[in-house]
Amino acid sequence: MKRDTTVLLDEKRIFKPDVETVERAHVKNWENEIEKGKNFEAYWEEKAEELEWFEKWDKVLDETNKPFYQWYVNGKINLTYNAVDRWIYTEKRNQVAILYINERGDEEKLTYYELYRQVNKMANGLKNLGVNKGDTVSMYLPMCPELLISMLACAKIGAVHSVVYSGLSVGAFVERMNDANAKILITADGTYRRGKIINLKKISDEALLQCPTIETVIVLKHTGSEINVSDLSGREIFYDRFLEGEPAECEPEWMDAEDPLFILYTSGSTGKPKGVLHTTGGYMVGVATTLKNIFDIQKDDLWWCTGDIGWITGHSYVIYGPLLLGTTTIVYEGAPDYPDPGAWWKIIEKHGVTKFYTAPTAIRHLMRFGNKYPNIYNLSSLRILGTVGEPINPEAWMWFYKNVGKEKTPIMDTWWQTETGMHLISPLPSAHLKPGSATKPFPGVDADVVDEDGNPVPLGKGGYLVIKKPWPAMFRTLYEDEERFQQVYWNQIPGVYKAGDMARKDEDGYFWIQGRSDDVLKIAGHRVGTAEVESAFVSHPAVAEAAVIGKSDPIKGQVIKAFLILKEGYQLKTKLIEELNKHVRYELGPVAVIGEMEQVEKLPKTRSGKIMRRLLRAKESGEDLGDTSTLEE
Ligand code: 6R9
Repeated sequence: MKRDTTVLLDEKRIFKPDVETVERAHVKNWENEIEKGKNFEAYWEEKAEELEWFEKWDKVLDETNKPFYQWYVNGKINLTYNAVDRWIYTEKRNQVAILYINERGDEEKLTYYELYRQVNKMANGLKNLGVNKGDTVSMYLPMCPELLISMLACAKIGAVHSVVYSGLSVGAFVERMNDANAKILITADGTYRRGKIINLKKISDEALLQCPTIETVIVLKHTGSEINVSDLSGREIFYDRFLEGEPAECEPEWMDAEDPLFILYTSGSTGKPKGVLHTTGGYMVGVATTLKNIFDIQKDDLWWCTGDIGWITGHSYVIYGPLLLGTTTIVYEGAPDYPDPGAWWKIIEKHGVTKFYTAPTAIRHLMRFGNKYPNIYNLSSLRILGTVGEPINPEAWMWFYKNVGKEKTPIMDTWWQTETGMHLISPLPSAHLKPGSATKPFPGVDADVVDEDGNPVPLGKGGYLVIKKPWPAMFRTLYEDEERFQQVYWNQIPGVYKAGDMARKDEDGYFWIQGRSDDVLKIAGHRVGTAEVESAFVSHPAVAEAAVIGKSDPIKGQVIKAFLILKEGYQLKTKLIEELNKHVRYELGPVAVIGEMEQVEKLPKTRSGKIMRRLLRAKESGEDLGDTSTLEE
């Protein structure tokens, strides 16, 4: 989403934290901590000491084979041991680890000890199936405790998980499953969404027709829909049956710091989705450190991140970050406005949520219903708020600040990506905030705004957002595609990581993220690739060619605008529009929100045949077309 920079340049308001927030905080002085972080390796070494390692590292960072950096070389560690096992020997043993809540009002609590037992059973079950260290297990599950249990079980035995977001549909699912070469899928009968049940089993059944590598499917009965044992095929087994008789003890696998932990698919601007690969040690250090200091996680906190586990936000900050810190994490299944737009505020009041982390699109959506709903509930338990996923517009920031935070709780606007694994640009609670700015790089992170050749641009001027030094939770490669990894991220601007966003820095060194510099869309905070949407369109018999751009939308940030060349004899009329909407939804899922379709005779292309989406965007927004010298005609 491109932002209106003229408005942002006028944004001069500064918000200072109250004394209480600063006094309570782990980090009381933001600027000092940034200074401390400049002693880069020592800083990240100190942070790693907060975890329990089976064996310490020989070296904090190995840069000999750039960009294949290695962190905590030869360190041995297990994520699940740190996130679950170690707490059961402490006073946290009977503390709630997961508080599951759904939009129907059902609740389920799992203590650390209960979670420990469940994870071990699942880990043993997977081992019995022949899952070994390094094997991949795929999951297509709702936001429910069993998803966390399955992921933690994989991490315990060294299997690599690959979670497919439950809002993605058949086509997207098939592509991700096949790329990961998974033999096992864990799925469920359904998930709750806005009063309906989405039948995940049906989607996965259809997808599996095209996924030859899957040998076993574990099916969770979650919504209680009518699936009987007799309905299951030979390779399917119910989740409960699968765990029956499995012992509740399991030794953690000693993982090398650089052993793979998970693959998570995300969208790029071209080609198939990218399998972002994260490894173990550095990822753990990165997510635990950022969550602890940005959201100042303390003993008495109740943490709620509304992000979906199917995206990186859920991986890092619904599951791994909070459990590594031994806090209670809320797992919420459902929509923000169901049964009414006060649903989330009601949960905050009822359970006394202290830290609340959500997306700008959700804030804008709830803002539409006015101040009424947040004012019905007592939200005074809140201490820190946060946002992620896209730039937050100052109006939404102010609404959140006033009506939810009651002008007392600072807002952490966290910039990061699937690839970065952890927050990279974000304030700490002791920072001075400017609405709409993610402020400064996290201590120990080196970011800048540069031109195409890597030279810093003058303050106030837009440029490419880059990260100049490696960071612990960085992705290590794209699954089975090292070349694309180097080419897309590291070879574009010499010596640095190119994030794919445009940004500018102001006179105080604050970063203002302006949106993607490539063709990636952010629809309601979800990352959607133009190439994937286009291929969904052209897989319909009526469509010859498609080009897709983002169109700004007041709530969702962006929606899809599609330019379509139709085959002979087709016209873009109501019936076909409906059909295409349905078709794209079937291929990609509800994340692909189409705002508009336009039938065209031609698409602007370069002489080498690449669609020039930049020109379509410029035309759409009435901007100057810029350089058109590479245009075919
Ligand atoms: C965590 C996540 C990454 C892209 C990123 C940027 C946008 C995320 C942002 C933000 C402005 C923020 N983005 N957080 N833009 N301010 N606080 O969203 O990961 O799905 O990989 O998307 O999201 O454009 O490049 P992912």
